[in-house]
Amino acid sequence: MAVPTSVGAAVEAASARYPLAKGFRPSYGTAGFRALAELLDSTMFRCGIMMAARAIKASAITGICITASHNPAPDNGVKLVEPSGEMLCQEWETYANDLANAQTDSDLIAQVASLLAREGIAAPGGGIVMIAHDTRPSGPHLAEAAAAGVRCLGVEPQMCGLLTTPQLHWMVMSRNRGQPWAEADYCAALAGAYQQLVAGTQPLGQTLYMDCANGVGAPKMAALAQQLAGAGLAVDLRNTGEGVLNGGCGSDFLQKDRQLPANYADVPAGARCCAVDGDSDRLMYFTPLADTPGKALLFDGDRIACLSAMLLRDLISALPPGAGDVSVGIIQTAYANGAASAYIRDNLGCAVEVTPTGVKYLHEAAHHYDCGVYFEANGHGTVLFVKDFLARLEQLAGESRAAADLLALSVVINQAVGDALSGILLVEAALRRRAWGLDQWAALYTDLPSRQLKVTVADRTVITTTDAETRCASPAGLQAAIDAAVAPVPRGRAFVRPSGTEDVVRVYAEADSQEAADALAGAVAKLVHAQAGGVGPAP
Ligand code: G16
Repeated sequence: MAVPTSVGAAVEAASARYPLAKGFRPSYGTAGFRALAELLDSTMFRCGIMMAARAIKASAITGICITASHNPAPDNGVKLVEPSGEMLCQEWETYANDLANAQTDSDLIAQVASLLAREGIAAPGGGIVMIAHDTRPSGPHLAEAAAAGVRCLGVEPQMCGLLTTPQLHWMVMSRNRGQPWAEADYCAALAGAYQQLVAGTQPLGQTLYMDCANGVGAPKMAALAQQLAGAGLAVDLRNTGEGVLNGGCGSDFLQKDRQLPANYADVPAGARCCAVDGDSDRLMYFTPLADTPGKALLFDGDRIACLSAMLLRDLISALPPGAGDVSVGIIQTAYANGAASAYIRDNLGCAVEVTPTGVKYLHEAAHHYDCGVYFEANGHGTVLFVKDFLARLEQLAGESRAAADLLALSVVINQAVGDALSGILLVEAALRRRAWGLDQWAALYTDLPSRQLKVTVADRTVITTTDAETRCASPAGLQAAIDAAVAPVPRGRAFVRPSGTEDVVRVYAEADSQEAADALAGAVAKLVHAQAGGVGPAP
C-alpha cells in the first residue's frame, strides 16, 4: 500500500521531531492514551495524523483534547473527539494503537498508508481538527505535537487553547451541526436553558462551594457563573489553581478518600459543595459532616443519576398525551452502589443496564432509550435525548411547559459527553424545582458501605473480566477465590478489574457495614496480589 508521496514526505519530515520514547508501548485505554507527559510527544503527533484522517473521511471537524483528567499533574494524555462530538468510535481504537506503536518512520508511514487505504481516504485533504488542552504545563507543547501530525494530511489544526474536555466535545458537536459553537455560545446556551428550567422557582438560597481541583474548571466555571448572575446561583470557587492539580482535592480524591478537599476548613457542615476533576468531566456533590470533622458525605454519580431520573419522570409525566410513550433507561457500571440500583429499579421503575467501565460504553447504551441517563459512580455522565423525541418535544413546546422544560434540559446537559459544569446546572435545577436541600437528596436511599483499593501487579493485563467486569475470567482460580471471600459476608459483593487509565488493578467491595466492606476489599486485594503477580509487599 503506497501512501501519497506528499503525505509520506510530510510524516517523515515531521516525525523526527516526535520520536517514540525508547521502550514506550502506548495503549489506548478507558478514555484514550495516558502516560508521563515526557513520553507522549510521538503519541500526540500520531493521534494528530489519525484525527486528521477521521476528519477527511467524515468531511467534518474532529477534536483532540490533551488531558490526563483525574491523574496526577506530571501525567498527560489525549481524548479524541468524533465529528458527532462523542468519543472516538471504538473501531478506530485499533488504528490509534497501531500508529502509536509504530517503531520506525517507515513503520509509521506504512501504518498511515494502511489506514488511508482501508478507510478509502484520499489524503492530503481539507478539514479541521480542533485541539485544546487542560492546565497541565505540558499541554501546549503536546498540543503542538498533535497539530504537526494534523498538518501532515493537509488538514488545518485549530488551536483552541485552554478548554474543559466537555467544552471541546460540545464545540465539535455544535460546529458540525452548523450551530453557534464558540466558548461564549456554550456559556450562553447552558445559562439560558438553566434559566428556563428554574423559571418560577425559588433560589436554593445558599452558596455552592465548588472544588475546581486546581484545574481548568476554575476559569471556565467563572465565565459560566457570570452568565448566571441573574439566575440566583451563587458559586464560591475553591482550589482554583493555587495548589497542585488533583492534589488533595477534586472529585476523584473525594470519592476515594471521602475526606474534605484542601481549603474547605471554613465551609460549614451541611453546606452544598461540589467537586470536579482536572478536566471537568466528572462531578461529585458533597457536604462536610458535622459529627466527623474533615470527612465528607458524598452525593456521587449514582445519586446524580437518581436525581436526573426523577426530574425526567416529573417532566415526562406532565407531557400532553400527544407525546406518546417515552422510554427512560439508566446505565451504570459494576461500581454503582447496590442500594442505588435497587432504588432505581424499585422506586423509580426505570430500566437499569450495566456496562463495563468507560463512558464510551455507557454512552452507547444510553442511545437505546428516548432518554438515556448514564452516570458512573465516579461522577462521569450525562442524559441523552434521541432526535425523534426532541422533534416531538419541539412540536409540543408551544403548548406544554413540560415539553419546553425537557428541551431546556437537553441543552443544559451536554449531549456530546459527560460534563461537570453542565451537570452542576442539572443538579441545581433538579434540587431547586423540588425545593430540596441535601437532606432530602440524601434520604432517597442509604448507600451500602463500600471500599475501593488499588493493587500494583507486574502486568495488569493478566486480569481479564466478563459480565460487564463483574466476574474475573483470568487468572484461573481468582474468581473462585473471590466468590469464597464474598460468600460469608452479609450483602457482600466484590469485583476486580485492570484500570484503563493507571497501571493498577482496581478492587471494589461492598457489604452491610463499613468494617465488613473494608475487610472484604482487603481480602480481595490480597488475593489479587497473590494470584495476579503482585509487586511489592502484600496489601
Ligand atoms: C476515565 C473514563 C471513565 C472511567 C475512568 C476510570 O475517566 O473516562 O469512564 O471511569 O477513566 O477508568 P479506569 O478505572 O479504567 O482507570 P477520566 O476522568 O480519567 O477521564
